[in-house]
Amino acid sequence: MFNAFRKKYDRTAPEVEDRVPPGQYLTEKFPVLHYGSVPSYRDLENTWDLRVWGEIESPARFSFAEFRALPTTEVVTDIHCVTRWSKLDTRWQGVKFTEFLKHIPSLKPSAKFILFHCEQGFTANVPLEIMLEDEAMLAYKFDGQELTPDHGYPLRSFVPKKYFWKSAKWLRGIEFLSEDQLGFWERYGYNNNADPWLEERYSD
Ligand SMILES: Nc1nc2c(c(=O)[nH]1)N[C@H]1C(S)=C(S)[C@@H](COP(=O)(O)O)O[C@H]1N2
Ligand SMILES: [Mo]
Repeated sequence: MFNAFRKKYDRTAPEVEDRVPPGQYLTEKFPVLHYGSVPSYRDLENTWDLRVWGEIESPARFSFAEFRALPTTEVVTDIHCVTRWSKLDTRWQGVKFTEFLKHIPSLKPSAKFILFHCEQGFTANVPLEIMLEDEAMLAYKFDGQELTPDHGYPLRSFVPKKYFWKSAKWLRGIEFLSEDQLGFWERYGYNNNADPWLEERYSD
């Protein structure tokens, strides 16, 4: 049998169907979605940094080299976009968020929420506890390769428990907050909790 076009996942198989949240279809492509244009970078060591501030003992800053020196991890998991595509077994590498926390000044007890700040003013918010889960990380490789520019090079947040808009591309800052603050899509009418399994797509 000629298998070139055979799908990797058979949606009728229960073990596959159980992994697809309500209202989603499977894709083996990797669609690109964002507002605005794709930033281009030269000389990351001198033009890029990652800043951390808010409910933390003191603000922190990582140069590109400093960030890349942090211990990395690999995660293989499923992602779900609110535009209804899901992609199974995606492989990401980066710094697990709980690992990242070991390398910044202590969080204040008041730190309960995170606002990711990206190039061009894009933001996305998540509760801190979501970033403490196993798969949540700051990702810079997909499928063993450096992220492509359209998928967020050189760094994005990776929050697979939520619809994929919370996985913020072109990440430049992490702000710890005592009160939740809505991000870009959340202010546009998308559901703040964004749980794909509860189909929390839009706010009411
Ligand atoms: N900086 C930034 N990150 C973003 C967005 C954006 O507009 N700007 N869009 C989000 C949305 S809606 C989705 S579905 C995912 C898409 O990620 P992908 O293009 O890698 O598939 O990125 C998210 N991260
Ligand atoms: Mo999205």
